[in-house]
Amino acid sequence: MFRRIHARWLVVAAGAIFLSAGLAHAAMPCDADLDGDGDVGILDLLTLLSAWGTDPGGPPDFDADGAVGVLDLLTLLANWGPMVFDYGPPPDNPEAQQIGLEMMGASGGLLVPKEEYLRIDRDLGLIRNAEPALQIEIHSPAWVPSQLLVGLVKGAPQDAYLCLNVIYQVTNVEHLFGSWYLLTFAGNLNVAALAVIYEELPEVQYAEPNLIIGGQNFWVPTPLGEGVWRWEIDDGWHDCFDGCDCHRLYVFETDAQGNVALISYQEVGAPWCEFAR
Ligand SMILES: [Ca+2]
Ligand SMILES: [Ca+2]
Repeated sequence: MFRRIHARWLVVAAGAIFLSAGLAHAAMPCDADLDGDGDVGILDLLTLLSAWGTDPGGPPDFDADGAVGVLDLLTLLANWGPMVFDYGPPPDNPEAQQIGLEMMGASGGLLVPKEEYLRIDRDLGLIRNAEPALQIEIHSPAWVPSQLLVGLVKGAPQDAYLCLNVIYQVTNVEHLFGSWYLLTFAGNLNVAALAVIYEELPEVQYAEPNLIIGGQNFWVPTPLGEGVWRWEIDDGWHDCFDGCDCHRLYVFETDAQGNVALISYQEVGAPWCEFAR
């Protein structure tokens, strides 16, 4: 008895794995949202059940095997819920949000966890109190947090791409040249990680953050464990279009209790840099 149940679940699990492997391309949430109300829910489920066993020649026969069946039902259930990405409220401190977004990298999450955002916000204040010269040196964003450059494959169907544009709420599409477009989203997110999601689609050849060149100041935190964070700060000036001639390089460490320590300070640059702190 036990073994039989076990085997059945294995079959379901194998089906789900097979499905989720094919989901990104074959059945986007936009397909599962049969009534197009922005949510995969009970009405979509009822529509699928009412078509059970028939061949509708498209959704809800998501796997296109000629009949609405169990695998189609699993696809719908795998996409259950709202399709629209929740950006949350805009941050009180956009600088802290930007540093947190960049910190996560291409393999990280799309939004800064609240705890990390609060830590960054706190540390910025602690470090600037300890080093007043840094008060006006605001972090220069590496990229625009609400934009993505995409290069599309010419002639490919764009269903999945258009679905992602719905999910992430594209508010503007600017045609740059050839098959390159600049997408603008309704909120800020880790566009380095979003680029990976777009690039997984067969119709997207390239996806890249919209880089900002000429930045002067870079605040880069690294959690070291046990509540200690290391902050590497590059305060640059003079001819920053290609990397700045002059740099004040600070390393600070902060801890969970709110202590801040200057670990090192270096002045690097050309003879004409004025290094009065
Ligand atoms: Ca729906
Ligand atoms: Ca089917």
